[in-house]
Amino acid sequence: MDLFDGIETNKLEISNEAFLLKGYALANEVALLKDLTQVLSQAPLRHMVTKNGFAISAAMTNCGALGWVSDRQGYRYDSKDPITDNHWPLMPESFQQLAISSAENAGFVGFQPDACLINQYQVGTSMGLHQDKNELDFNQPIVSVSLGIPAVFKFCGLTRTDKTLKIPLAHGDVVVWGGQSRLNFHAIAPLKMNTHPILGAYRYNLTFRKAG
Ligand code: MD3
Ligand code: FE
Repeated sequence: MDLFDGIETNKLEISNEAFLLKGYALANEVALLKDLTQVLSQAPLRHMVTKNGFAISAAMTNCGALGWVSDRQGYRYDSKDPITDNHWPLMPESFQQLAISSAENAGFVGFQPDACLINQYQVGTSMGLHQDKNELDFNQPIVSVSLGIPAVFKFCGLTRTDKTLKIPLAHGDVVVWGGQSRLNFHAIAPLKMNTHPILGAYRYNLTFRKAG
């Protein structure tokens, strides 16, 4: 356990090459929340649809050079927001620094994220079991930052039927997924009723990737 300015952080290896950095985002919480608000004002949260026309239950947006989009054509990364037709907002310095230092802390030196997907969950929202396979280089890690109300993350293996690890994720927690864990199936259980003093009854998850 480490203490920075009275903030407790702690690194746990939850699986091969997957590290939970408990509370790691709290040190720069104020800047992160200000920058999140700024990004959301430029690229509004929206419910994307899948290839089959079903609305994804988490509301989503992006910042950075590339953004993850889903529509009737399928999933892909795109440099523009299809709603505004503008480039996605720049990745704020606070986001970039957190992603890079988290990756480094978990042993991934030189991570240069070009995409940040922002997922917003309400009470009852979940995310089904899936793999992240839209990126070009699976040797690059993914960094995820949890903000707002807590969630239970379900971490499976390389097949859907592997044993599932349930990991509670709280405001300020960061997870770095690399190497062996990068293609594992994962999900978010339906969020339980709760409120966060600043973010209200929402959870925001930032996922940083080197997509292109
Ligand atoms: C493990 N998001 O956006 S982040 C996603 O909390 C996604 O919003 C969830 O899954 C969320 O694709 C989970 C944690 C995460 C992200 C990517 C991973 C875990 C991962 C890729 C491989 C293995
Ligand atoms: Fe995912």
